[in-house]
Amino acid sequence: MTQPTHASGSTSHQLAREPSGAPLRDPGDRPAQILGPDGVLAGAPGWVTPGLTRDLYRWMRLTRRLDAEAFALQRHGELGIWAQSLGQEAAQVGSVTALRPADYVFPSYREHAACLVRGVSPSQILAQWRGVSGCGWDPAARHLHAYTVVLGAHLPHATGYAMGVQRDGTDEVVTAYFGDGASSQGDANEAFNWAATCSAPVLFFCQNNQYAISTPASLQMRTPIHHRAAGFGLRSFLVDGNDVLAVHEVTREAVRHIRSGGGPAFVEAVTYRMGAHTSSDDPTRYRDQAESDAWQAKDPLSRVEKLLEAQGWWDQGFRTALDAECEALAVEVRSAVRGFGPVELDGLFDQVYARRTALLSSEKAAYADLVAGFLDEEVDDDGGPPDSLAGQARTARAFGVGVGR
Ligand SMILES: Cc1ncc(C[n+]2csc(CCOP(=O)(O)OP(=O)(O)O)c2C)c(N)n1
Repeated sequence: MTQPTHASGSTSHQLAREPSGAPLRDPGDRPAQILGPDGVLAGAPGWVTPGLTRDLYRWMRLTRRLDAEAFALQRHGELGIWAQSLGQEAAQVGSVTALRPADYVFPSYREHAACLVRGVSPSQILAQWRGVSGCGWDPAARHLHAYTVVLGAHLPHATGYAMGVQRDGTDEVVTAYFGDGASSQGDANEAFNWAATCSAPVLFFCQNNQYAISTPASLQMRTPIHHRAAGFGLRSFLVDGNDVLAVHEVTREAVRHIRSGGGPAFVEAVTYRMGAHTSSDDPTRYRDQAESDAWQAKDPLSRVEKLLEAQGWWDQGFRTALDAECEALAVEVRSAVRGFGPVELDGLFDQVYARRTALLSSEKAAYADLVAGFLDEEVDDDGGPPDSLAGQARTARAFGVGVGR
């Protein structure tokens, strides 16, 4: 991608020229922060209790373990692809725990913490990444929509859903997660405007993790995201996305505003994607080690560990029990993934409409022929057709979907 050229001297020019990886914001903008990277609390807000802090930490640890395990399984060929949440645990855990269980959530594709907190099991999360399901959980039961991979496509859905909630007369708050890159989509901007003009009870939660795959935020936009949101008429917040306590508090404030009828709100959580974009990406090709190291020092988990330690808010019993819980989660993830059956092609076409159309039937037949032709060419190490799950996964990966007929 070539560098854009700008007229010199303007504020937008200076913003657009911030070095890659720096949070794009006005120099005057300071993200809200309660817990610094050194583990020191700014003031001592009464609501920061040992129990809440341990609870938030527990969800972050479980999320990180799920992430590490799934990434390893992808490297073993058991998952086609995996999008890591590494580094974004505080932004996700802090926000989703500030919602009520009945508040409907629209995730994009790396909100694994939101799933865990909402009671979705690790195997239900991994079903989609394995390719055996379009969504492994019941969205209505969990008040959690399916992952959306098409950038920003779920934001008009969230806005429409919120307008339904508004008409139902309940006080639910609909929350949509998305990234800095998705905020540039037309869908996102239409959703912001529509939500604002209709006063829809929706919270747009943007995790600005600094990159849209390889494109840094400084090349994606000339105006900070939360300023843009304010321009649409959304109540706008900026928060340190690696500070789970600040995210929790800011989200509670945004939700209070929405629930009390104040209209939609927007949170920009400044964070960093510590891993690759997905397991298919190599971030060393577009970002410096020094930058990653600087963010490593702001790790969302270690600052909470320092706080828990300094305050004496955890003990050996808590740590041992949590280690065991993480270990059990890892075992569950491995056995669930290896226990998934073969990928079935049928579901892909059968879940588009309630009733199959003639066009879908012919597309399904054509697709089945295509995949069958590919299977004819594929051989296992023993020279025979692929009979292992790994062989089927290779095939599924090649086509992006299933191998059954
Ligand atoms: C409409 C659309 N265009 C392009 C893509 C390809 N794509 C997948 S992820 C991604 C970058 C997304 O960046 P961001 O919104 O910041 O979210 P992040 O992955 O960093 O969490 C792109 C361009 C897509 N999925 N959908």
